[in-house]
Amino acid sequence: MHRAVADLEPFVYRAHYLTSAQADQLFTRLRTEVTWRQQSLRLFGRRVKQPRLTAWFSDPGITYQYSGLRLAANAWHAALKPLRRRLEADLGVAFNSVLLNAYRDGADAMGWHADDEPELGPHPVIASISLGATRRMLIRPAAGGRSQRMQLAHGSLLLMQGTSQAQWRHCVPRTRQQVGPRINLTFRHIRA
Ligand SMILES: O=C(O)CCC(=O)C(=O)O
Repeated sequence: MHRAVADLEPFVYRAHYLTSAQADQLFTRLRTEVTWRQQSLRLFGRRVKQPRLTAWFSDPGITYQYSGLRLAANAWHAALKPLRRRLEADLGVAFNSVLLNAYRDGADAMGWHADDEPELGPHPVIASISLGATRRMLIRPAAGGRSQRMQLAHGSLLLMQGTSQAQWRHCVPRTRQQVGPRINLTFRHIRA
Protein backbone atom coordinates (compact mmCIF):
# COMPACT_ATOMS: atom_id res chain seq x y z
CA MET A 1 0.00 0.00 0.00
CA HIS A 2 1.24 3.47 -0.81
CA ARG A 3 2.10 5.48 2.26
CA ALA A 4 -0.23 8.24 0.99
CA VAL A 5 -3.23 5.89 1.13
CA ALA A 6 -2.42 4.74 4.65
CA ASP A 7 -2.05 8.34 5.78
CA LEU A 8 -5.47 9.47 4.55
CA GLU A 9 -8.17 9.81 7.19
CA PRO A 10 -10.56 7.01 6.09
CA PHE A 11 -13.82 8.80 7.05
CA VAL A 12 -14.08 12.58 6.83
CA TYR A 13 -17.39 14.18 7.80
CA ARG A 14 -18.50 17.67 6.75
CA ALA A 15 -21.83 18.68 8.28
CA HIS A 16 -23.00 21.53 6.04
CA TYR A 17 -21.69 20.62 2.61
CA LEU A 18 -25.04 21.71 1.14
CA THR A 19 -27.01 24.67 2.46
CA SER A 20 -30.33 23.65 3.98
CA ALA A 21 -32.14 25.23 1.01
CA GLN A 22 -30.03 23.21 -1.46
CA ALA A 23 -30.51 20.03 0.56
CA ASP A 24 -34.30 20.59 0.88
CA GLN A 25 -34.69 21.15 -2.84
CA LEU A 26 -32.60 18.14 -3.83
CA PHE A 27 -34.39 15.90 -1.31
CA THR A 28 -37.82 16.90 -2.65
CA ARG A 29 -36.83 16.43 -6.28
CA LEU A 30 -35.24 13.03 -5.72
CA ARG A 31 -38.15 11.78 -3.61
CA THR A 32 -40.72 12.74 -6.20
CA GLU A 33 -38.92 12.40 -9.54
CA VAL A 34 -36.76 9.28 -9.18
CA THR A 35 -38.11 5.82 -10.01
CA TRP A 36 -37.30 3.96 -6.80
CA ARG A 37 -37.07 0.15 -6.71
CA GLN A 38 -37.03 -2.37 -3.93
CA GLN A 39 -34.51 -4.92 -5.15
CA SER A 40 -34.33 -8.55 -4.04
CA LEU A 41 -31.12 -10.31 -3.10
CA ARG A 42 -30.33 -13.99 -2.92
CA LEU A 43 -29.26 -14.69 0.66
CA PHE A 44 -28.52 -18.22 1.88
CA GLY A 45 -30.51 -19.62 -1.08
CA ARG A 46 -33.61 -17.43 -0.43
CA ARG A 47 -34.78 -14.28 -2.18
CA VAL A 48 -34.94 -11.44 0.33
CA LYS A 49 -36.14 -7.91 -0.36
CA GLN A 50 -33.65 -5.18 0.52
CA PRO A 51 -34.92 -3.15 3.50
CA ARG A 52 -34.71 0.12 1.54
CA LEU A 53 -35.31 1.47 -1.97
CA THR A 54 -32.57 2.11 -4.49
CA ALA A 55 -31.81 3.90 -7.74
CA TRP A 56 -28.69 4.17 -9.86
CA PHE A 57 -27.37 6.72 -12.35
CA SER A 58 -24.18 6.48 -14.38
CA ASP A 59 -22.32 7.47 -17.49
CA PRO A 60 -22.98 5.35 -20.61
CA GLY A 61 -21.47 1.88 -20.41
CA ILE A 62 -20.93 2.00 -16.63
CA THR A 63 -22.55 -0.93 -14.82
CA TYR A 64 -22.14 -2.00 -11.21
CA GLN A 65 -22.52 -5.41 -9.61
CA TYR A 66 -22.93 -5.88 -5.89
CA SER A 67 -24.64 -8.46 -3.69
CA GLY A 68 -25.62 -10.41 -6.80
CA LEU A 69 -27.36 -7.40 -8.38
CA ARG A 70 -26.37 -5.90 -11.70
CA LEU A 71 -27.18 -2.21 -12.17
CA ALA A 72 -27.21 -1.27 -15.85
CA ALA A 73 -26.16 2.19 -17.06
CA ASN A 74 -28.93 4.75 -16.51
CA ALA A 75 -28.69 8.39 -17.65
CA TRP A 76 -28.05 10.91 -14.85
CA HIS A 77 -31.01 12.69 -13.29
CA ALA A 78 -30.67 16.42 -14.04
CA ALA A 79 -30.84 17.36 -10.33
CA LEU A 80 -27.64 15.38 -9.66
CA LYS A 81 -25.42 16.83 -12.36
CA PRO A 82 -24.40 20.09 -10.58
CA LEU A 83 -23.66 18.19 -7.36
CA ARG A 84 -21.52 15.70 -9.26
CA ARG A 85 -19.50 18.52 -10.82
CA ARG A 86 -19.09 20.31 -7.50
CA LEU A 87 -17.86 17.15 -5.75
CA GLU A 88 -15.45 16.42 -8.60
CA ALA A 89 -14.02 19.95 -8.40
CA ASP A 90 -13.80 19.97 -4.59
CA LEU A 91 -12.34 16.48 -4.23
CA GLY A 92 -10.30 16.22 -7.43
CA VAL A 93 -11.95 12.89 -8.26
CA ALA A 94 -13.92 11.90 -11.38
CA PHE A 95 -17.21 10.23 -10.42
CA ASN A 96 -19.00 8.29 -13.16
CA SER A 97 -21.91 6.91 -11.15
CA VAL A 98 -24.07 7.37 -8.08
CA LEU A 99 -26.00 4.83 -6.02
CA LEU A 100 -29.07 6.18 -4.23
CA ASN A 101 -30.55 4.53 -1.16
CA ALA A 102 -33.88 5.65 0.28
CA TYR A 103 -34.72 4.74 3.88
CA ARG A 104 -38.50 5.14 4.25
CA ASP A 105 -38.42 5.03 8.06
CA GLY A 106 -36.43 3.55 10.94
CA ALA A 107 -37.16 0.00 9.80
CA ASP A 108 -35.14 0.53 6.63
CA ALA A 109 -31.43 -0.12 7.05
CA MET A 110 -28.14 -1.20 5.48
CA GLY A 111 -26.21 -4.15 6.94
CA TRP A 112 -22.50 -4.32 7.71
CA HIS A 113 -20.45 -4.26 4.54
CA ALA A 114 -17.57 -2.65 2.67
CA ASP A 115 -17.80 -1.20 -0.82
CA ASP A 116 -14.97 -3.40 -1.99
CA GLU A 117 -16.13 -4.67 -5.37
CA PRO A 118 -13.15 -5.06 -7.75
CA GLU A 119 -14.50 -2.46 -10.20
CA LEU A 120 -14.15 0.24 -7.49
CA GLY A 121 -10.41 -0.39 -7.23
CA PRO A 122 -8.45 -1.13 -4.03
CA HIS A 123 -8.79 2.29 -2.38
CA PRO A 124 -11.91 3.97 -3.75
CA VAL A 125 -12.93 7.53 -2.99
CA ILE A 126 -16.68 7.53 -2.28
CA ALA A 127 -18.55 10.77 -1.62
CA SER A 128 -21.67 10.15 0.45
CA ILE A 129 -24.31 12.87 0.65
CA SER A 130 -27.17 12.57 3.14
CA LEU A 131 -30.60 14.19 2.79
CA GLY A 132 -33.64 14.09 5.05
CA ALA A 133 -33.77 12.46 8.46
CA THR A 134 -30.50 12.11 10.37
CA ARG A 135 -29.47 8.45 10.65
CA ARG A 136 -26.64 6.80 12.53
CA MET A 137 -23.81 5.10 10.67
CA LEU A 138 -21.57 2.65 12.51
CA ILE A 139 -18.02 1.91 11.43
CA ARG A 140 -15.73 -0.78 12.79
CA PRO A 141 -12.34 -2.21 11.83
CA ALA A 142 -12.67 -5.22 9.49
CA ALA A 143 -10.26 -7.12 11.73
CA GLY A 144 -12.62 -6.69 14.68
CA GLY A 145 -12.90 -4.14 17.43
CA ARG A 146 -15.26 -1.54 18.82
CA SER A 147 -17.65 0.25 16.52
CA GLN A 148 -17.83 4.02 16.37
CA ARG A 149 -20.93 5.98 15.49
CA MET A 150 -21.48 8.96 13.24
CA GLN A 151 -24.69 10.92 12.77
CA LEU A 152 -25.27 11.68 9.09
CA ALA A 153 -27.32 14.86 8.88
CA HIS A 154 -29.31 16.60 6.14
CA GLY A 155 -26.93 18.22 3.63
CA SER A 156 -23.80 16.52 4.98
CA LEU A 157 -20.89 14.96 3.09
CA LEU A 158 -19.11 11.87 4.34
CA LEU A 159 -15.94 11.24 2.38
CA MET A 160 -14.80 7.62 2.46
CA GLN A 161 -11.26 7.18 1.15
CA GLY A 162 -7.89 5.52 1.79
CA THR A 163 -8.39 2.33 3.80
CA SER A 164 -12.11 2.95 4.47
CA GLN A 165 -13.26 -0.05 2.42
CA ALA A 166 -10.20 -2.35 2.68
CA GLN A 167 -9.85 -2.15 6.47
CA TRP A 168 -13.25 -1.01 7.73
CA ARG A 169 -16.90 -2.09 7.62
CA HIS A 170 -19.89 0.23 7.85
CA CYS A 171 -23.64 -0.03 8.29
CA VAL A 172 -26.79 2.05 8.87
CA PRO A 173 -28.71 0.12 11.54
CA ARG A 174 -32.46 0.04 12.10
CA THR A 175 -33.78 2.33 14.77
CA ARG A 176 -36.89 2.14 16.95
CA GLN A 177 -36.98 5.92 17.07
CA GLN A 178 -39.58 7.68 14.94
CA VAL A 179 -37.54 8.91 12.01
CA GLY A 180 -38.70 10.36 8.73
CA PRO A 181 -37.44 9.40 5.29
CA ARG A 182 -33.80 9.76 4.31
CA ILE A 183 -31.98 9.58 0.99
CA ASN A 184 -28.28 8.81 0.71
CA LEU A 185 -26.21 9.32 -2.44
CA THR A 186 -22.86 7.59 -2.87
CA PHE A 187 -20.88 9.01 -5.79
CA ARG A 188 -18.42 6.44 -7.09
CA HIS A 189 -15.85 5.86 -9.80
CA ILE A 190 -16.40 2.49 -11.48
CA ARG A 191 -13.55 1.15 -13.57
CA ALA A 192 -14.99 0.41 -17.00
O1 LIG B 1 -26.95 5.29 3.69
C1 LIG B 1 -25.78 5.45 4.00
O2 LIG B 1 -25.35 6.44 4.57
C2 LIG B 1 -24.79 4.33 3.69
C3 LIG B 1 -24.79 3.91 2.25
C4 LIG B 1 -23.80 2.82 2.02
O3 LIG B 1 -23.25 2.25 2.91
C5 LIG B 1 -23.52 2.42 0.66
O4 LIG B 1 -24.15 2.91 -0.31
O5 LIG B 1 -22.65 1.55 0.50
